Amino acid sequence: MYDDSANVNGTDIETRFGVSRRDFMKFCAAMAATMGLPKGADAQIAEAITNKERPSVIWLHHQECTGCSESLLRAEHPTLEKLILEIISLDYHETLFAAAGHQAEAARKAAMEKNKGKYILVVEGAIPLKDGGIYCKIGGQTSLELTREVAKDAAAVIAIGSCASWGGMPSTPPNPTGAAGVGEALGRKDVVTIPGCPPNPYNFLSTVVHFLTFGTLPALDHENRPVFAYGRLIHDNCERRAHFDAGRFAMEFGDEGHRKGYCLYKLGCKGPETYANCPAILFNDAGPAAWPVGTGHPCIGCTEKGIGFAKPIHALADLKTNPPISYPRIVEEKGEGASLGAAALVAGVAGLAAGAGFKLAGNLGKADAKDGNGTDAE
Ligand code: FSX
Ligand code: SF4
Ligand code: F3S
Repeated sequence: MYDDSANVNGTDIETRFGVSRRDFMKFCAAMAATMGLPKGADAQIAEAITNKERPSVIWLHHQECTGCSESLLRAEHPTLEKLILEIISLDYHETLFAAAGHQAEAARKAAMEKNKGKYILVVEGAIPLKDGGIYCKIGGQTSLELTREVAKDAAAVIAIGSCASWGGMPSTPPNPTGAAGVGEALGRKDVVTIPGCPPNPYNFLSTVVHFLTFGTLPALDHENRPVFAYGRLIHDNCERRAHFDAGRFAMEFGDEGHRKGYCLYKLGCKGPETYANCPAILFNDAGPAAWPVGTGHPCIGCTEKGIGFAKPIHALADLKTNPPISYPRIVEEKGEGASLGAAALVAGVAGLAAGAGFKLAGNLGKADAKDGNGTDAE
């Protein structure tokens, strides 16, 4: 439920965003919930988006596949067109820009001059450092020169995607171009990172909306990732976790365990050592299982430096948390009558067992119901 006290005009909302006031308020509530903000923050967000001046954004591209922008294009509620035009002022974006060549360069310089010290620089893609940075050039400048120039007068620098955050795919060993993340390339420790290949667009949007609403960036972790998005292990939110704890694993793609939606740990899932909110917020509003593990593919750890594009896909993840080594029996095996001693033991742990049983049954019932589907995760 959203807070309806925001001072925003419904007619203005419909004209500007092309959505009803109600849908707009739901969007703001979703942003606030994604960031774990307290009650009332949705109203503050709504007021900031509608009443404050849109922050100027300059978006640079370096070594990447443009998946970050693509992923943002698929964002819903509201659609990207509205987002670009009404939440941020996208003053330079090489792949979405109608202008080209000198015209585009002039637009970038004009936006930098006009919003000096106030614009947000968003960088997509890694920056090659080897051989003087010659492996990626835009308008005659190396990626490094261009990024330095734009970062100098930016209010905040956001590295979107794993490439810009820590090198990502272009930095895969042996890293022939010396691809590095923005923070490393600029020698700065204040570059916000939104890793993921591609990153979830809501994590980026929430970060920008936080900056717009409160004038500050959200709390960051030791790798400068927003804590609201990268504070928990994927493994701890995964819908297959009960299978992991119970020792039920897919051993091969397409085997019975895989078709039943069992845990993908033995296929190399890196969920146990990867921090991201993928299973909690999913991707692209495409349904309940719209994330890698949900579709039956192990997480490759795309948000995590040293794991994504570095650790082999089949290699087992390092476990940061371990499941209990044994569980109390909830019922006796069929055909074996319960002894008095066993009954006493069961009675002693009844509360615990009932709780655990309900939890397991709740999580696993769906898998049994969808048995044989082949791709269902739940
Ligand atoms: Fe691609 Fe972005 Fe991956 Fe990198 O996303 S989706 S290669 S993180 O910089 O375009
Ligand atoms: Fe953990 Fe991956 Fe298994 Fe999910 S599928 S429980 S993230 S190992
Ligand atoms: Fe990436 Fe793993 Fe999420 S591969 S998108 S971090 S589930």
